Amino acid sequence: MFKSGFVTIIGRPNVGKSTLLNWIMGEKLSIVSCKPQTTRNNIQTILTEDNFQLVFVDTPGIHKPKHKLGEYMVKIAEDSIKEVDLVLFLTTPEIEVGKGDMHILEQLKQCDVPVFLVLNKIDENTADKVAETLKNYSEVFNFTEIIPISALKGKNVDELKTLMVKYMPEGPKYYPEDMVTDQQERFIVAETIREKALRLLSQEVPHGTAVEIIAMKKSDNGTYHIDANLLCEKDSHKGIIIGKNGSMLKKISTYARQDIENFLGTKVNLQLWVKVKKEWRDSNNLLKELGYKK
Ligand SMILES: Nc1nc2c(ncn2[C@@H]2O[C@H](COP(=O)(O)OP(=O)(O)OP(=O)(O)O)[C@@H](O)[C@H]2O)c(=O)[nH]1
Ligand SMILES: [Mg+2]
Repeated sequence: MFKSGFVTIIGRPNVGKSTLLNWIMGEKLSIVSCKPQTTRNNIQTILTEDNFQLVFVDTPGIHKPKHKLGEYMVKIAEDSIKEVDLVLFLTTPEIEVGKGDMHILEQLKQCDVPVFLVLNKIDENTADKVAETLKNYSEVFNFTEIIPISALKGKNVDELKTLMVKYMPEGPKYYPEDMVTDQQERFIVAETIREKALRLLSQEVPHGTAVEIIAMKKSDNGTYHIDANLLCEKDSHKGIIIGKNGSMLKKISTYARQDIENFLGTKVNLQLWVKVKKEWRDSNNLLKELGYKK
């Protein structure tokens, strides 16, 4: 019997949703950073094995939005619950169930598919804290399965995979078996650049960045030529992103190029420009242009 279905990974920002997705897929398809609100779109990936196909949705962290971009992110994450066969609710050892998680669990009470409690980051927490958290969470919600994992180290992830397959219905191959994601190459390239900006910049600067691919062409010798705009919200941020003698921009561009070369499997020539688009996170038009609107 062939089993298949859709699985959403939801939780607060920074709990390790994208890290888990990448570990399951065995390749980096969703960007990761130590800063909250890294993922901004629902990212769909497909894992096909002999007897099953799991279609995952990595979602933005659910938080209290402060601008229209945030509202969009939370809406698509919450909407994903309605369209799947299984929900992975990801959280980290906190002992008490916090307000943010309570808010998500309230919404999950309305859904009629299995919900797993996936407690991540057990590698950096004591066994006592893990046990206490599991106990407190299971008192406020009736989870179908409970599993502590480390997405970073891959601990218990195979066990999680087996459990997910157990709850999948019999079904078709929704996607061809060699397809791993529905994201375009362009999107992954843009995300890779944004990831480096998130990692290298600090405070509020990286959260106001976005990436626009202007051109992406392959030349006869196989090299990709990519031109991209790195957008930011303020003139003062532009200076910080460029850095002294262009040093910060060079760093972002070098790290991004290395990852993009690995991803595309060929040499890349990346030209990065910094542009200011004031308050883009609250502009419906700009959000639409940047792909943050349905
Ligand atoms: N120690 C430890 N760190 C982890 C683990 N999983 C993820 N992290 C770290 O947690 C941070 C956030 O990881 P992400 O995967 O970007 O988290 P996310 O839930 O996708 O975050 P958003 O996209 O902002 O909602 C990164 O620094 C990861 O390296 C884990 O199992 N153990
Ligand atoms: Mg993420």
